[in-house]
Amino acid sequence: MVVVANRLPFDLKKQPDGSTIARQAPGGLVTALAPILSRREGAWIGWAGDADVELDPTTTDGLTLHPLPLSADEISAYYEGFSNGTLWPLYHDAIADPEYHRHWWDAYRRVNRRFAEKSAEVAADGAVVWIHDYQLLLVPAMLRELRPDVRIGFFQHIPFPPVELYMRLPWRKEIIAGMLGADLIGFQVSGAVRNFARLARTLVGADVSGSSLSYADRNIRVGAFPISIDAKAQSELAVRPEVTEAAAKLRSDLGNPRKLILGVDRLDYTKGINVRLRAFGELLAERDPAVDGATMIQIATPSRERLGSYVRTRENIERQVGAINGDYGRIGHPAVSYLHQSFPRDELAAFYVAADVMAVTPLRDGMNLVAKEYIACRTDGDGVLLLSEFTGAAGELRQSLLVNPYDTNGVKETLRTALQMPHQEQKKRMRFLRRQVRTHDVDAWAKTFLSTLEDTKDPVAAALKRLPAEVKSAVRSLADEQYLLVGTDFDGVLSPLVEDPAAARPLPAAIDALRTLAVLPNTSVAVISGRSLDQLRLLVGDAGPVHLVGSHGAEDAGISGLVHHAAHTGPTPTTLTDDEQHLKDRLDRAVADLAEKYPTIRLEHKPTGIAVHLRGTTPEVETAVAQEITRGMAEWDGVRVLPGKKVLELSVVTADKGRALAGLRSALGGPRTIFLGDDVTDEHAFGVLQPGDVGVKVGPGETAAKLRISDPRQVADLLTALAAARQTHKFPLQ
Ligand code: ADQ
Repeated sequence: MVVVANRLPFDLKKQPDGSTIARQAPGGLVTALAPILSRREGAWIGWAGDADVELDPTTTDGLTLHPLPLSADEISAYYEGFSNGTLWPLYHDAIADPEYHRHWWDAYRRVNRRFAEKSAEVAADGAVVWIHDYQLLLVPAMLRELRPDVRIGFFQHIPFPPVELYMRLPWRKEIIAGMLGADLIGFQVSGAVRNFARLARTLVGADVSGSSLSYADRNIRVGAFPISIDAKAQSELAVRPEVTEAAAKLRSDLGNPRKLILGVDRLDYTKGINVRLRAFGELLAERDPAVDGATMIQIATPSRERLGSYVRTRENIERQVGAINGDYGRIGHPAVSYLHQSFPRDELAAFYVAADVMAVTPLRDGMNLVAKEYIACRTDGDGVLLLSEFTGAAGELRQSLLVNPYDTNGVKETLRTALQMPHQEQKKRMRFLRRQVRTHDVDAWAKTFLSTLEDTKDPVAAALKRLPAEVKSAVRSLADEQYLLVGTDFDGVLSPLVEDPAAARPLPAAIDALRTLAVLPNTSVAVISGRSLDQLRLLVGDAGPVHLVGSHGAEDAGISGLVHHAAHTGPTPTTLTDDEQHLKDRLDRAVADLAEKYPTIRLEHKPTGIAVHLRGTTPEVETAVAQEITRGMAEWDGVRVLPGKKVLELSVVTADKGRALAGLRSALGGPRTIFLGDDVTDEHAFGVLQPGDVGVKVGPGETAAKLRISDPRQVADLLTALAAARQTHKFPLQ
């Protein structure tokens, strides 16, 4: 494996005796990848950090470093110029003004070419080459041209901007085409994936289908791969005696403050250091009891110091710190301790251990590893994380205190809440946060990215390899079936189970496969979930003709969009029990009375109930009818009322997934059916399957289903294999 990044993970310095010494460099990417590569014998191509220095490759810990020299002019035009003066601000919501200079672009292209050439030279036959970040956006396509045999992954650590912003870039097409040279393009969050896919379609005409793009006769996968930290190592570091002692000393050096607030960032205008200083300063000015006895430490690592916008940011922050300390500091006890320095990892961990509140307030941030490092260091389970909504981390760390950094009052209020949060509440939230960081560490991130990259070679073969033999043979037989209904639950099946239901996201591969299946002839696809239809729509997203059924079947989007199979001619059979039929008759009579009293309402009789349409009536009638129904029929045992737009749906059936699936199946003319579910409520659906149908239970537990697979990853595999097999199946002419 070859990693290609702007910087090497080590600062290499030539000694007077000609030897080279290596020192680990700070920064998010290095922190993330160092633990993985030290375990593999890999190569890393990158700049060593000084201008005009030619260095030989060196091997440390099984990793060969290939330094790529940059001239002073190139550093200024490619690195400080195009990368950090054009792309960085543009990709971070144009917080600072991006500058567009043609000679910067020329240098960027030239240096990207050199990176591509060096990668082509270093990569073995069929190697995996993993290219990183915004400094190297053109390398994927350049490398592909030189070495079509290698598998190319690209990961972008910073945000991908909204379409409207990106469109300003004069070289917008070239950059998108450059990235599309990769087999897999990864971003931190799904919003970035959507922005990118939209642009790839508009700018270079790529065909977008779910998480697959096709461009220049190739398929490219895109996806969100939220980066993380080595959580275990970070937690172990936090409990080392020298770290806990340093943390205690830190607090006592500060005069044992009642509360310690911490900020740790590269000194960058995107990090919103000014936001938290302003909030803290104002609370001090207002003599708010929450900040009584509180102090703040702000660590700001020197960064990109030759760029004007960074010089100005530093000046502003230091002026702010000076003003707060001038007004509220005491001799020996500043209100804000400001450190414009880089620290070794153990010293940094001591700060995290010492801090009661961690303030992370970027205006925009791809992920933000500092937030995760703080959590990993809170081994005693307390501490409060205040986190900007505009970080990638906010998508995962939902139990932090989320803030909009542009809302000063909101940040102040949240800081106050953080400083006064009871211990029990802190522990409750931290437990959730720690579990998230522990289970989604950097190792999982890299493995997921690399295995997805591996799968791009032949996604179907990869999926089949992971499926049990009996599931494979079921897939084969279903692929040949003339009419097919694919039904599936959502949570725990399409989407891994998560602590916070709002954070559930379906696996892109599963959704892609469902979409592919849904557009095939004689094939219907339905997601049947206990969630409300509205939620389901949001979570499944634009899934094309995939049919959605919510509230265990009580909310059905209507089957009009589904393919009616040739075998089905007659009306949908009703499946009412005797009791339900009686109730329905009683309802029929009651609504008939209602219609007599209010002649402008319209009744629609359905197999399982009646819809009372109110469109065309007066507001007075609308209210009166609604009241009569709510106080009357809605109170009857067994009657459900679903209010819609100008309609009240009265139903006598108690919904369950079995009825929903059976109803769909019969409405479609009884096609052969496969249903996938993980929950007890899915057993109803397994229960209505007919001989020849296939029930697949996901995960452990008793079940009526004949087949079992382990997790949503395998669901995605099953659906991928089924879609591919059915796609190649020859369908009879209708
Ligand atoms: P960064 O913008 O650098 O990374 P971040 O994710 O917070 O931001 O990573 C900073 C790293 O530097 C952390 O590991 C932190 O411990 C370390 N660090 C910060 N201050 C330090 C100091 N004074 N001394 C020593 N170490 C220090 C970019 C993107 C992020 C994305 C990462 C990884 O901007 O959004 O999370 O890449 O993809």
